[in-house]
Amino acid sequence: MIDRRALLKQSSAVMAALGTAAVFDPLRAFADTVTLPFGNGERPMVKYPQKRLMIGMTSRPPQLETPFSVFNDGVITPNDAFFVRYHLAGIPLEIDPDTFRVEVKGKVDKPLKLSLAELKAMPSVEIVAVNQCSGNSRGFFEPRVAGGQLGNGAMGNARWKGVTLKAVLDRAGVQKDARQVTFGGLDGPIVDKTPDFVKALDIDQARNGEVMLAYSMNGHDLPFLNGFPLRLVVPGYYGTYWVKHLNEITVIDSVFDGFWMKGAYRIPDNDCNCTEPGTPPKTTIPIGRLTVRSFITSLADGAKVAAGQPITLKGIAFDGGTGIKEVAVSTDDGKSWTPAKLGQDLGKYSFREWQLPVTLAAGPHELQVRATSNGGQTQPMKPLWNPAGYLRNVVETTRVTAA
Ligand SMILES: Nc1nc2c(c(=O)[nH]1)N[C@H]1C(S)=C(S)[C@@H](COP(=O)(O)O)O[C@H]1N2
Ligand SMILES: [Mo]
Repeated sequence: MIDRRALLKQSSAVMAALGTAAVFDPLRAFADTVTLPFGNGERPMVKYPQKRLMIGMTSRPPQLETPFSVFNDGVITPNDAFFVRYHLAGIPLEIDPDTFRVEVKGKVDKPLKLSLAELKAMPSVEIVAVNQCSGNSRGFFEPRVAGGQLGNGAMGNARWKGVTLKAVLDRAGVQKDARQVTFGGLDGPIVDKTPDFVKALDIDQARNGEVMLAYSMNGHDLPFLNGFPLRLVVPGYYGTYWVKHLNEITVIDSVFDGFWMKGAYRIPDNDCNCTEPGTPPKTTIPIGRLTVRSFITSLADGAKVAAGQPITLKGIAFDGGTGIKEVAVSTDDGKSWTPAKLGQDLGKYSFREWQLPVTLAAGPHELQVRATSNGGQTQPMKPLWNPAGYLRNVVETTRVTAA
């Protein structure tokens, strides 16, 4: 029996243990469901330790989406509302932060086993960065594709604090023939033939001084389900590289060919990273940087607004690390665009807030928002397709009625 009140009370405390019951039989809010705007989009609202009510996608392993309204509350996504993605059902349920060690091994002069205390004694760095799942918004793909049918809530923006991977690798002494670094976490498969979740970065990226071993998120320990006590943060790159419960760092002298690099998380190797809808790519490459996106957060699709008087549209935009140059809104199907005012700049990897006052005549309207990055990338008016359902960044449309 789960004590409902005890579980709710635990939820905001720093926890190092989840408890099997809490994870595998989460409380469902009574008859509380949401319907994401695509076929089979009905989802339960679920309550997990350290999380508020979230949109439940799967329970073994737990996968939670952020309710979209959270993105209108501020540019930083609160820890208790941050999405959760896992691949393997064997997630850790208890981690002792005092005995936890991250191992650094392989092509290094001095293999290490570092405690959290040792990491925290090293110079710390902070960076605000978006973590977005490669398959965020996959449920909107037409034709539909296999994989988690996500709405737009598999993304979040947080202030990460930790040590640079470079500092840790330097301490271990990377050998000359190093080519890549692989990263593994404490979770694992419960069926033997499922490949363990291991990701790899090229040695130069690993040592770029931005890739980080983070032990803190928005000023607190990482929530358990977001990788407690240590995770990789790869600013500008899709969440798949942000390995959680990080305990194994291995420097190798080859290009890693494990399943999660060679068999999954790959995109078409062409200029648009897309294919003709419904067709497979000829060749693929590992997914990399986030594509540029923008959203209206202040109005939900189907909202009613006051006609003939100014209302302020608000939203967010982000890209893969050049920063946002412009956000513009169209109310005439893309014929004309009005630039919005950008909000505070928290760095080139962060969500960037924007706002724009508009006055809408009585009747139905389609509001469209389009961001352009400092790197010159912008969003397509028509969705780009690929069979894995990655990289979605079509110009979003919010339908409202003014009366
Ligand atoms: N150990 C581990 N780390 C992982 C994963 C995983 O399955 N296991 N999934 C990755 C993927 S695909 C994403 S999108 C992010 C999600 O991070 P979050 O759960 O903190 O939101 O974690 C990444 N790190
Ligand atoms: Mo992901």
